[in-house]
Amino acid sequence: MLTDRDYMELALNLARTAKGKTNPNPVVGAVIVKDGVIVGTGIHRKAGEAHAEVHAFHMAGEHAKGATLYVTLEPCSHYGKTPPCANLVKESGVSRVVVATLDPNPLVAGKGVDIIRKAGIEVEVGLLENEARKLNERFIHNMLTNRPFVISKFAMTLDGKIATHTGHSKWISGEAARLEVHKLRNEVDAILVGIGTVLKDNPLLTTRLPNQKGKNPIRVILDSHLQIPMDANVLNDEAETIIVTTTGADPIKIAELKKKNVHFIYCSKNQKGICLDEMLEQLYKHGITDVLVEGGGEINASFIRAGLVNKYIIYIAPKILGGRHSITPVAGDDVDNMNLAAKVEIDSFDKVGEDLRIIAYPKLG
Ligand code: AOF
Ligand code: ZN
Repeated sequence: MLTDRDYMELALNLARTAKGKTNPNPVVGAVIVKDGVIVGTGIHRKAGEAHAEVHAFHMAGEHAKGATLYVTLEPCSHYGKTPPCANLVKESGVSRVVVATLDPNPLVAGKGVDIIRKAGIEVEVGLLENEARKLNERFIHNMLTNRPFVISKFAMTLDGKIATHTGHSKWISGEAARLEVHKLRNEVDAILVGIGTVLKDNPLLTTRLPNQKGKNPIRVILDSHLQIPMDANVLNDEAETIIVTTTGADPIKIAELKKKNVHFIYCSKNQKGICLDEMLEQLYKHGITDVLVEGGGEINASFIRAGLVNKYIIYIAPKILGGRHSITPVAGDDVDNMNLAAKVEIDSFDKVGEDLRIIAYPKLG
């Protein structure tokens, strides 16, 4: 006999399969169970398309009467691109609804559950809530801050180096970890690097996945003095590029770059360079809900010091490089005291191929 928890786990796993495909919407899974039989399942597949509950009720049909609905996010109460799911739940005849977490969208935020409860249906909220919130950490951050969710990713050796003193870095991590990074690129809306990385490595920053047509993230290049060479790889393929620069940038070069379909975001400068908070606000307005920051060291340091990293994904390779002048993942200004270190909380550590993957979150307070 399966338990409430098993059904919610199934709903979460259904939702998980759509990760990166629903932006700006959350991922949501729904399962309807009648007398121990799963009579309906649903996934929200894409923004603008039907919500998870709609698919699940469609499948369940008359079997929904007297059934239990398990849903990973509170059913919505608003008319968005689709009508409110709470009304659908009310009319479906289900007798019980189990919700993993409330919807942080201010248009919903508890109102969906209220509608269902007022209709006399039993509602429980909070089953596998932590898992559900983690699954939608990007969406929750978007709703609460109106900013994209920032992931800082880097790969280093066991002794904390990302390249030799000459800048040679191919490869630090093994194949499995590198493949994971492409899966991550496939999920995020944008990938961000500084101009230093473009000048040094001339990267493509595209998604390359075997046996699967990936989605390229929008490339965001921080380039306050517009130093980007016209033949840079990021300017010469079909993937989209945004250059973040300042209002003082050379208008002739801007015009030339616009001919290459490059978009521009203009930000003010502070002592530390481009104002990152202002940039994130503009990227969000541009529809970017998450950003994968892939360096280099100065950019990583700027984001970390500004308190703008929401999640760290760090790969550690079983190699010791040494070298007084080897390059490290986080540069920036020197600090005098250990107390000034940015504190993080380790969420998980796993082996990916021969490498170690650490997921950490900034420690609050
Ligand atoms: C649900 N089930 O499967 C999803 C929900 O523009 P719309 O109509 O698609 O509404 C998007 C909002 O609806 C989104 O911001 C979030 O609050 C909620 N998403 N709700 O009941 C779902 N995807
Ligand atoms: Zn809905």
